[in-house]
Amino acid sequence: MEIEEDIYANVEEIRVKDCNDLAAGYETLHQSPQAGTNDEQYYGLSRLQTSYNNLTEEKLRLQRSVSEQEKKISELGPCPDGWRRHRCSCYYFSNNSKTWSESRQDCRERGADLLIINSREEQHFLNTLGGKMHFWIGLTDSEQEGIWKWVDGTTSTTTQFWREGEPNNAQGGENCAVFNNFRDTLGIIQSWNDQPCSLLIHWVCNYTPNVSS
Ligand SMILES: [Ca+2]
Ligand SMILES: [Ca+2]
Repeated sequence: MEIEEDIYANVEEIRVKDCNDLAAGYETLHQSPQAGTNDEQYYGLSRLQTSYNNLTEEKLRLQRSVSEQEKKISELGPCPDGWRRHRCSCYYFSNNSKTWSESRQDCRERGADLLIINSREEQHFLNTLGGKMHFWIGLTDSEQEGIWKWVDGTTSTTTQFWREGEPNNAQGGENCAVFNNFRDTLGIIQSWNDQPCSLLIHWVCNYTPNVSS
């Protein structure tokens, strides 16, 4: 019972409604079906196989749906000069280095804000941009030590990609998050580190244009 319910809960999640659901859909599509706990032994293998086949079919159908949505998105207007599009959003990669606050100020002047990473898919995307990535993201615990807040005020605990041992607030003075380059080997994609906000490094701005679906 429980296994089947879980499967359909997942399927429900990946129904793509609009542009902004794409990342969530990607995450679900790339998860393997979770094996049950001890309940598993109470199911006939064939029953599991049927469930799995149904799920696979549904997955293929949804992948086609995602492709169609991606096509729609590609037909949207381009991002401003000097920005690049990824799915629904536009990204600006700085050419110079500033403190975290100055970086954020720069983004706001561009009608955007420092990058908020919403999904594993987005984290992957950033990794594809080169091996020397090292930039501020819009995440800080300046307000309250250990409480990491995005620049939009949210405190997501589900999507976090800290490096092992981070954030460590080294020497009591690390309140701003940096995306460090990483190699996507062995499925390890953790790349964030907390660093002193006064460091001068590159930054990435991000905004999502309103999309009419
Ligand atoms: Ca800190
Ligand atoms: Ca650190």
